[in-house]
Amino acid sequence: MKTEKSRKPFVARSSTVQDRTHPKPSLAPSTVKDDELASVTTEDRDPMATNQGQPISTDQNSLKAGHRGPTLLEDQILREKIQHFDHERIPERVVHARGAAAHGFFQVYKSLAKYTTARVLTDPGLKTPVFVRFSTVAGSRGSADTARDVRGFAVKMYTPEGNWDLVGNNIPVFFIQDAIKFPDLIHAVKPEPNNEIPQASSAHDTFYDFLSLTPESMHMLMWIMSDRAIPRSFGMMEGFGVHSYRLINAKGESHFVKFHWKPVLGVHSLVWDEAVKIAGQDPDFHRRDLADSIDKGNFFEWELAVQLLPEADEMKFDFDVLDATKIWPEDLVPLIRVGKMVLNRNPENYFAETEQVAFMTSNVPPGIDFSNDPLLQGRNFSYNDTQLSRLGSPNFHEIPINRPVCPFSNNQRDAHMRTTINKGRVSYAPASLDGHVMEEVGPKPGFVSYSQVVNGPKIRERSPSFEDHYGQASLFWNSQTAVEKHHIVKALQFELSKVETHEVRRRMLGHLEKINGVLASQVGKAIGETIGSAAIARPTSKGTSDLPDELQILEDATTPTTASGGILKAKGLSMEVDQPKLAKGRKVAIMVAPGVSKKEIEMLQTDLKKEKILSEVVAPFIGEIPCDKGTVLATKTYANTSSVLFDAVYVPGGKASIETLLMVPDALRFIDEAYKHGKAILATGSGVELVAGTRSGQLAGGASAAKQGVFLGLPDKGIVGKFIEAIANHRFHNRQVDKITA
Ligand code: HDE
Repeated sequence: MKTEKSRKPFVARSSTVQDRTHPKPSLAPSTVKDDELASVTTEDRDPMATNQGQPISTDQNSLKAGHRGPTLLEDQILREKIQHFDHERIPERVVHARGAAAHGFFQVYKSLAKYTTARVLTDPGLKTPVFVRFSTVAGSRGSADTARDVRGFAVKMYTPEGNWDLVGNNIPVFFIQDAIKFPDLIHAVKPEPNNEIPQASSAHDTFYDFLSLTPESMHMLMWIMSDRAIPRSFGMMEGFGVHSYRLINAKGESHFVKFHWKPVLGVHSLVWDEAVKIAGQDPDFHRRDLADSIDKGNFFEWELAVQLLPEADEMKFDFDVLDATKIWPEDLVPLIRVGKMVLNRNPENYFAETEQVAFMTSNVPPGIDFSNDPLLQGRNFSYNDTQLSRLGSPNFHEIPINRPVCPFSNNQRDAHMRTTINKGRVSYAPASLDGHVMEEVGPKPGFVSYSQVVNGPKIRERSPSFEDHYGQASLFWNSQTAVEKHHIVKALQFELSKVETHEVRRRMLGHLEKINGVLASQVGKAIGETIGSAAIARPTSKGTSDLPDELQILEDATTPTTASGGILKAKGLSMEVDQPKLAKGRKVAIMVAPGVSKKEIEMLQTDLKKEKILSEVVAPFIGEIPCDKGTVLATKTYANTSSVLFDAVYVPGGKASIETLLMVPDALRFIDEAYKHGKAILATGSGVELVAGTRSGQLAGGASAAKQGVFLGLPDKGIVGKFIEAIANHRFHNRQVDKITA
């Protein structure tokens, strides 16, 4: 049989309805000529046909009665095309609408057979294909990537025993303890229903009204006010399963488990001023970074880590392991790194893959099971249900991106858009008639739930063990560095100052005070409120760090904690302590103008390439820029880029280049802004004069420059090496950024 591809194009006969009064127009052709498509090989050309296979003679003109006559309803080709278009959107996800995804694989390091029977976790020889979708929660499909928000981190693993969907976030806890509160939470954070404002932002009255009446959200509030909620890259975020799940071994024994994804690049974030500017400069910042990185071979990698707790230890802590608003501090239950996930292939079609992928927390292979976390239990219902309305049919599992890779069959049939042709007359069980009879597989290899004894009165109550809402919020606060605390304060000042209802702002401050007095009083300053413990907010004795005085007050603030296993600070909560620091995948702006030294550019680029660091040339105009020898291609100019889209700045020498740049205010601002955001700056040769001509050059002059990540000197290997180290360091906070107006 001939495939669609191999069919010869159909050429329609000329119409019998002629407009005799007007000659054929001979001016602009309505379609490009064939020779202009010469680069497209014959094999790539698909003969055009309607969805019913009817060959299309021309796709450029609808059927009309004469050249200037009315369009004919008879035109089935036009009707089909327009009608398909009219219906080509599906409802966006009710939450997590904006997302980007990639394919890859997961492989376990060593068998975890002691804990689970799941092949994905017990067979080190198995490379399980995965599809991972990252998302923001509150914004619509067209919102900006860098909004302050939780990021979804949903992993679909196509295991030999069915799909395993670990539908997590980049924050290890959640706002609420019981699924019944989810619609309220989402209604509160989404744009307000009377005017659909604000888009993709939690900084408004309804959100804080709800939150101020929901103390269980306080721990999560601390996380989303931290820079975790504005990641630098999807590849620099942690992922968390959030809930306690269970691993079940061959003997039927259960361990509670928390799943973590640890990024090989470390956890790193934007700063708020950058996030706001990027939202305008490049709203696709994160999805572009993901796609570009994979295209360039800078694959994103995470290690899977687990925390394991024997069933017998369920009641061991002063928090409940079933409570999704609590972490298990790593200090109490260690993290074990068990495998690696690599994302190495971009989707080919956004709609078919990223939009149509359907994650469900209920998708777990045998050997992984659910805990009684009431949030997880509710989710297990919600995800299947939402796909029915979003994808429009219970057959969404037949969409290629959702299909398990293992064979599967059952007696379900029919419904909208069914593509499987089930054979025979038996679609029920038990059955004795001919046809294809499904057989149950039994407990091995079938999925069996952990045989927990469940016995209790029917009650609609929260467990008393879920009661503490502040202990772990304090634990998080205590575990942050002074700079991180400062950013949390700033974030809360931004959010609460946007809340118009005084009572709501007061209620929120009351909660903050229970978390930490310094936090509450600092936030209070921006919203004109003095609260009980304002006295704490006095400068303390000068600490040992080189941070500005106003940050030192945040350094020594601690409060006693409850529900935190009796510890004051926990490992792994700060993004600045013990993070891997790699320069791979970072992006350097090379600032040039005509007359720039080509040798200095090439010297840097050679070393950057070795470390897989990207660079782009920024000049007063795009195109070939004359150098002292030859030219260099500038792809960016001040009209189409800004320092916020880069991780570091390099100014090579070249007298004429620097003389020009000194006269370009955008160039000076570019450097000042990079300095303000704590980024590494390198200038060599006469490039040093440009940096010296900026406000940041004055602030970072002299001996302290290198300590501040600003390198000024002759072009040599030594200085480039230090610059690359500084890029890996991510940011320098020891700068007087409040003196920069950029
Ligand atoms: Fe979701 N969530 N969620 N959620 N969630 C959805 O499912 C829901 C929760 C998360 O990239 C929806 O297919 C309820 C926690 C991610 O496609 C919906 C509750 C966590 C994604 C839904 C929660 C998440 C979703 C919307 C409280 C972190 C995007 C579209 C019981 C562990 C997945 C969809 C993707 C999506 C319901 C709470 C993460 C409506 C009822 C906790 C990453 O089914």
